[in-house]
Amino acid sequence: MSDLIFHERVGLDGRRISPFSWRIRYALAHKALDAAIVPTRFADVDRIERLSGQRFVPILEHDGQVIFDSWDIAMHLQIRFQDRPNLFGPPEGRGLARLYYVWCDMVLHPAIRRLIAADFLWCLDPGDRAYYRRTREAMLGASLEDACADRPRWTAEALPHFQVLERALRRDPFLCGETPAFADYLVFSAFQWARIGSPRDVLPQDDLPEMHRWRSAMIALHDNLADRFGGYPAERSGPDGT
Ligand SMILES: N[C@@H](CCC(=O)N[C@@H](CS)C(=O)NCC(=O)O)C(=O)O
Repeated sequence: MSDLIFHERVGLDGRRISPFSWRIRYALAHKALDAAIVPTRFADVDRIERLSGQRFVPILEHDGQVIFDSWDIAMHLQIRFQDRPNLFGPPEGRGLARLYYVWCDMVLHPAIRRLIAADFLWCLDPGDRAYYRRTREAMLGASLEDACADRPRWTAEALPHFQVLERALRRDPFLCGETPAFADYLVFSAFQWARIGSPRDVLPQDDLPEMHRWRSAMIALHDNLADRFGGYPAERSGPDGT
């Protein structure tokens, strides 16, 4: 039995639906660490709150410590497992990864949410859909369907962010250089969220060859980790929270 316990967000039929949890899955694989998984639905919030005093996952338990926030979990793994592959690369890599962490929260996730939020509902356990609809509609200021309706607009708004990554990837195979590390996991997890959360690709087919190459390479990492769980098609049946 592992002494690491990973509370991971799950959706319909065991789908792994959270970009925040994916980055920790990749971080654990990077360090070749096994963790006991505790699948966690939105409906499990009371358990999460009792455990950690807050409402979000991922959460890692290790040696009696309860660590939450994906950044703090990554830091914990790096500090406690220093003899294993470095998650941040050279010392300055940690500061650079932190910029990606903030950029994902403030720029990349909001851009992708506009492209997937209405489809994503159907990847959730039916019992979590009303909660998701209520909280995300409050966040977006509109129904999920209205918030995502103007796809050409949201694609055009996301494109400059994707182009930043495209240009960075022209020089190196990964965002972190020759080999992937936590900044790659942070950014890829957003695209993994989109892969699992919508049948429509958020990356335009043309003009982003490096992004397509990098995303395929990231999917293949750690024994095709990204393909280990289901995604679309998701059955559009059951309570939808309306
Ligand atoms: N800053 C946190 C954010 C974690 C986060 O937003 N997790 C989502 C995953 S679905 C969550 O638990 N949301 C709970 C909710 O919306 O009530 C981190 O990096 O771990």
